[in-house]
Amino acid sequence: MRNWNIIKAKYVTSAVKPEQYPVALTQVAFIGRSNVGKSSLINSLCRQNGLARVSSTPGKTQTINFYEIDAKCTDENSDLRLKFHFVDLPGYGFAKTSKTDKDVWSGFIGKYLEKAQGIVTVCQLIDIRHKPLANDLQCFEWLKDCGRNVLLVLTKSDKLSKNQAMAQRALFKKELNLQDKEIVLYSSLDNAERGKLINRLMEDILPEC
Ligand SMILES: Nc1nc2c(ncn2[C@@H]2O[C@H](COP(=O)(O)OP(=O)(O)O)[C@@H](O)[C@H]2O)c(=O)[nH]1
Ligand SMILES: [Mg+2]
Repeated sequence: MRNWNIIKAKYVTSAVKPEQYPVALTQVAFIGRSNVGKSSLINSLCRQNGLARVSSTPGKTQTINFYEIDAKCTDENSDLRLKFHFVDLPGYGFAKTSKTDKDVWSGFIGKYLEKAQGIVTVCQLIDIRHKPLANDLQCFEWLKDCGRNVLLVLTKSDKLSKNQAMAQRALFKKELNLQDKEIVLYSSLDNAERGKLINRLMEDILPEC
């Protein structure tokens, strides 16, 4: 496995319909309930705090936001570089968006996840303190039905002790029938798993590495 770093990241555009999607680059999409930490995760991976808007008020992001990411292989004697998109999706499970979750899947988010070219991985984020909730399970199943490669990211791991975090990991692994490499823990506060998650995503983006 190669080692990678994200050296540059910039906002590209926001979209609600396919005509507004930017030119299709390889994409990694981030989905999860409102407030789960999607924007914080993108900022943490890019080491750029103001890149995606973080808010303590759930339901703020109502568009599909595209960021252009520049990654560089940090291994000796390698000058590999790659450009791709991170895609921050509106959260589900927030009543005030006036849509039920069912509408989310049949609406523009569902259309994007089903149809967009170039999505290699969908990171589904779930707060590590939660039990698997109905709409999280529904989202996961729906993504699988679309044939998407899903990486489960358990967020806010700083909120639990190491033992509690490992117990939650085991619970999600069993409930969703996942392999070890399909589930990661993350804290956007300490960024400890940053390098590991970037390398993991790059494996999907450039499988031969
Ligand atoms: N303790 C802790 N708080 C986090 C973490 N990630 C996000 N948050 C907080 O959770 C709230 C929602 O984060 P945000 O990234 O806007 O979530 P989004 O709605 O999924 O994009 C904010 O108050 C963040 O500061 C984390 O890893 N640890
Ligand atoms: Mg957000």
